[in-house]
Amino acid sequence: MLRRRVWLAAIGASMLADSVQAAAAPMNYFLHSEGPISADVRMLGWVFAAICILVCGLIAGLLLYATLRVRPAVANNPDAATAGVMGPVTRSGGNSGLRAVAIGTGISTLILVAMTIYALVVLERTAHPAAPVALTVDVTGFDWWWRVDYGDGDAAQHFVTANEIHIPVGVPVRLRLASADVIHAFWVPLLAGKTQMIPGLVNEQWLQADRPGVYRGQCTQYCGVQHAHMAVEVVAQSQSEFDAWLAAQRQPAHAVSQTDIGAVLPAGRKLFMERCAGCHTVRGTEAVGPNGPDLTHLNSRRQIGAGLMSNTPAHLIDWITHAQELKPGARMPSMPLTSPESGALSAYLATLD
Ligand code: HEC
Ligand SMILES: [Cu+2]
Repeated sequence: MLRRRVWLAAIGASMLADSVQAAAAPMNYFLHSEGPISADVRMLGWVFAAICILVCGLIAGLLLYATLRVRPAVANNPDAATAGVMGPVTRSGGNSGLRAVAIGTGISTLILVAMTIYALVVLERTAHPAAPVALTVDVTGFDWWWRVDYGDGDAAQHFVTANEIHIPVGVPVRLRLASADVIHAFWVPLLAGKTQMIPGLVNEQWLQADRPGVYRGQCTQYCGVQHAHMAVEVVAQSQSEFDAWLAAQRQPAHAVSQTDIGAVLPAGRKLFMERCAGCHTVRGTEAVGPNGPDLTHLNSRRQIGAGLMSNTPAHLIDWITHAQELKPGARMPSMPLTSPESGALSAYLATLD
């Protein structure tokens, strides 16, 4: 029991260190933008916010004025006071009350129509990229991770990865967004707005990063217990770096000799094929499981568990043996391993670069 607490505390501390690191790239980035769509949308947000604050302030001011105003007609004439709120208005003769309602309605209508037109203009401007789309990527939401397919339907170019989307910088990229189970929503605030991922539908979004960098995203449609741990990263790279990444990802995993009986590496491979291959795919091997992230180039990724932890050998073994404590409810069971087994599995996983 004590050992377990110590272990959890250690994991907690290392996750805290991770989240301190993550604080350098927080989700409050919706107030900033690094791409053309988010710039337009952010401006729209600020203008709407300013109008709403102005209108609120104006109404509060009028209300205050009306409340504090000395009303001699009511004060001097008890009949009018008992006649209720409309008393003074009718007493003053004309229909100034009605006129005030008309003016107020007119102004509100004008403001709302103007806001609608502005919103429609921004919607139209951000609906299609100015330049031709340079790349199409398919992203599928799962409880609680993201499958990412490259190749745009071309079988020869096709490969699958997870939780990390690489794009070339400065060009529009089209994302086709689908769901494998429930409704999710894809949102990378620095780059573009939110788009829902609905079972049976394919929604599209395009985004563009103006500068190289890592842009964090998050599922924004509540999709079950681990919704909060369903993060994604968009890695924007120069065209040459991106091409190198593509070429590396297209490769199958390194071959590991299966005949070298008694050696650590083949033992790790065997363990993987027996216990993990039902859910995970490693291209170039007999592991073709469709239920979890593709692990062919696991070590090329920055994080594991959809943004849960940084991808280090120690975190990998922690994750594999304690998935249900680190991400309760995740669709991967905790897989208890003896220490020789975890050594062998680590050795095998290290080949997935
Ligand atoms: C019942 C299916 C299942 C089995 C068996 C399984 N996994 Fe998983 N695995 C998953 C799912 C689902 C996820 C995604 C969990 C999440 O992030 O919510 C996952 C995530 C992972 C990840 C993190 C990948 C990433 O990029 O985030 C690693 C590494 C991993 N599994 C390794 C293994 C290993 C090694 C084994 C065998 C010892 C194994 N898994 C057995 C379903 C499974
Ligand atoms: Cu979600």
